[in-house]
Amino acid sequence: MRAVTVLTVNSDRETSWKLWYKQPASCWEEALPVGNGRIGGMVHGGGQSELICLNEDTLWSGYPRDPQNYEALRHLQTVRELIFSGKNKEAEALVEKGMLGPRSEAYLPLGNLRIDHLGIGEMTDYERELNLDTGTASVRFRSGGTTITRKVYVSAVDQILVVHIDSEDHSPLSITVSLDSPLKHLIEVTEKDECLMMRGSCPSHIADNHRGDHPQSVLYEEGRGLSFAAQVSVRHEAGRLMATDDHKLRIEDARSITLLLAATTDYQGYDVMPGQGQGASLTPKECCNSVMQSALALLDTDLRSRHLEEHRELFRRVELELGKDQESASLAEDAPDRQTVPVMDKGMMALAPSKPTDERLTAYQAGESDPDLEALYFHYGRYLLMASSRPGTQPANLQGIWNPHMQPPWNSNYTTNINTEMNYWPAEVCNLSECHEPLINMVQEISEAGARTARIHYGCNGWTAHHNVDLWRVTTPSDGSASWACWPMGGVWLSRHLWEHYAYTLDKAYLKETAYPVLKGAAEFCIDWLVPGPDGSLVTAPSTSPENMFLTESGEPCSVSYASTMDLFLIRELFGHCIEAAQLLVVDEAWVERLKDTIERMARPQIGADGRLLEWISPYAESELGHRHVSHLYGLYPGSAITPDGTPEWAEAARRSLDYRIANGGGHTGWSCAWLINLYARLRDGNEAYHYVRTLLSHSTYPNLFDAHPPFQIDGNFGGTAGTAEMLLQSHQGRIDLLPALPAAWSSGRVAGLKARGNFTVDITWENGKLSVASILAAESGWCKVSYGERLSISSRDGETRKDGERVWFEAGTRYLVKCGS
Ligand code: FUC
Repeated sequence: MRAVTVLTVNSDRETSWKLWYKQPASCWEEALPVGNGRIGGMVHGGGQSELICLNEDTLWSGYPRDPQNYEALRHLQTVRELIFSGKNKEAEALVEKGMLGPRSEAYLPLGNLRIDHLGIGEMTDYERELNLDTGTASVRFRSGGTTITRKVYVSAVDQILVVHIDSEDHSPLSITVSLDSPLKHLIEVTEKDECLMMRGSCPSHIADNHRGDHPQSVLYEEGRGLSFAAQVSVRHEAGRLMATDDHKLRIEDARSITLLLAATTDYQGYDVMPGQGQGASLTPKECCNSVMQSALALLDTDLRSRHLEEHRELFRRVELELGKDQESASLAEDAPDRQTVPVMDKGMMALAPSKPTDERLTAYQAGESDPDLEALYFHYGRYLLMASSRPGTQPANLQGIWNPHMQPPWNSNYTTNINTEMNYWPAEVCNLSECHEPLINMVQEISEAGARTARIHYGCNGWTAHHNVDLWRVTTPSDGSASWACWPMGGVWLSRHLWEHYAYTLDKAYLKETAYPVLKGAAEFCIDWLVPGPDGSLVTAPSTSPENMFLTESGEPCSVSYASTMDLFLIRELFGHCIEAAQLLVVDEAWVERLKDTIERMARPQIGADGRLLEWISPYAESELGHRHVSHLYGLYPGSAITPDGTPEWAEAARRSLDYRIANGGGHTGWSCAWLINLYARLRDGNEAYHYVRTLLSHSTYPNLFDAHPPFQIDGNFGGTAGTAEMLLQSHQGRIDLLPALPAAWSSGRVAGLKARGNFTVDITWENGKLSVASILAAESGWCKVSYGERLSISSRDGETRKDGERVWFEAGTRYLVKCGS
């Protein structure tokens, strides 16, 4: 047995999980993101002039309004008849003409914080970094015989963005500080309070930039739209502070300077008119003031340590090392039980890599191997989720919380036909279950709003949502092409996340109070939405397969048909989750029977003559053979209806479909590539999954490691992180699968702190492509099977394990060691 020292995670050592650069950002996509789920900053890291682009997660255009199309239902029956009689193009035209609604509103930038150093001469030794372990972006350079350091972080504890500027030996520092915004705003400077206040208002509507030709793309209307405020307060050691004529604060000859920034809007809820809600007694300015007073009551060191403690508690839950020297990487067999993951004493990720991140990325793109960069990308995804989605905040949108555009791509909204869900794929497996909460809350809200859409658009019970959701919880179909808009399955896919949160946490109270009512409502919609198709089986109609088109008999591209494969997988899965939940909660016995009966009567996905899983119920030719969406493979991932062991023919059909799609150019956007990693991981093809890890980093990654659709879209980051986890651990088949898709490129490595369904925490070490040892900690006692592809021995510290066939009894709180052999 090897002697290994295990340290606890509260050690204050620095890790090497850093992005670092030798030059300031030359554009937004090179800036470094900080955030606390609500306030976001993109730190450009200029030496003389710092620019931090600011965001606040409730800062959207729009206001609560009624988006329902009361005429939609008039056309539903006709559309169905057209589809069933083979007139798909006519059905599609009628959907587009009569059944759609408005576009979503847009997520907007708050503004910019600018810091200009005065009297700075030539700079040397410049460096900037983002330390994922401390959640801090820093800049360091030498000038005038001293080293100046700037640190930026956003505290989730104190709801404040902090910029701390220091110089070596307390050499005097002089700066000006200013705020500006592309939104309507005014700035007040109060010298006495050493503070800058920006107040402003948001547009009532932003035109979608899809065509970019709207003559009034930014619309302001009095009394319609959110108000916002941002306040900067200054704390300086020594020196003087004064207001300048151009609305800046000027600080001269200070020994150190701390800028605190609070920001908020008057958003009170998706259905509350801004400024008119019950809790609206405080204006955004007063809210900022109150947050600021609390922050100012704390010393800089207290603010910092409160932030670090909270941030690290989340970030340090998971460790991943790929391709490192594994001498010290074995799990300690004689380690004391611990709540948290072990951190190695030797070479904890060694030192920060000597090459800057952009140079490493360039070398990687040129074909160099850099498993540590792949691990950094994994950790970055976890960091980004922590920074863009925390309890009480809005969920991460298409850009997380970082957006500088007044007309952002796709409105930076919630796109639910893949993107929003992909954002949350890593949440549970990567041990950030609480970061899932904002999505769960949003789904609860859209289940309320979407009940009207189900009723008004389709005459159905339950609730529905379509492919675009915004801050105001729009659930209606957007206008535009039916290929994306005609998709009432948004609620069904999103409901999966409520089930998954239960599957990982086993929180029965949550299942009963929160998840089940939402799942049940989504299923009630589906029961009503399913109608007998041409052969009598129950089908969805109209139905699309996001956002692909097939060719009609006359060779025209068309999106509307019935019972697309994805609909069938989605609805079967939702009904399955409802049945399981109802049985666990001992409720709704008769309804469960109805669900079972409906599943039996539903149409089934089809395999084509060439062995491919079909995307639509008919063997249509696809109009875009390499389409970026692979919706028909939902059952393979994120769903679990298709598995190589359980349904080998279906897995083979899925694989053929996938290979064909890729052979024709599929996977070309960031998120699409990230989906491929997860799909191949589920097919247990580690090398193919790894190929797409490489592709994602090589073709779809900006210098700041943000995912490039292009443009920037954060889903690929999250999908990439989830895919890496999926290669190392799976738990969707009622068992724990260790290293199910380990690629040759990661021959040795170690992961710790991943979660498996059933509330297990799993650590795994492997060498030369083979499992060395795994350690499993159960939060709840229960039976579970562990699988690796070889016989395993599983033992607790005292050697005792109860077995029932292949299943082992896991006692809550006991750590079990798993090794090859009997
Ligand atoms: C879907 C995708 C696009 C893009 C957009 C936000 O419409 O098809 O590629 O990701 O969402």
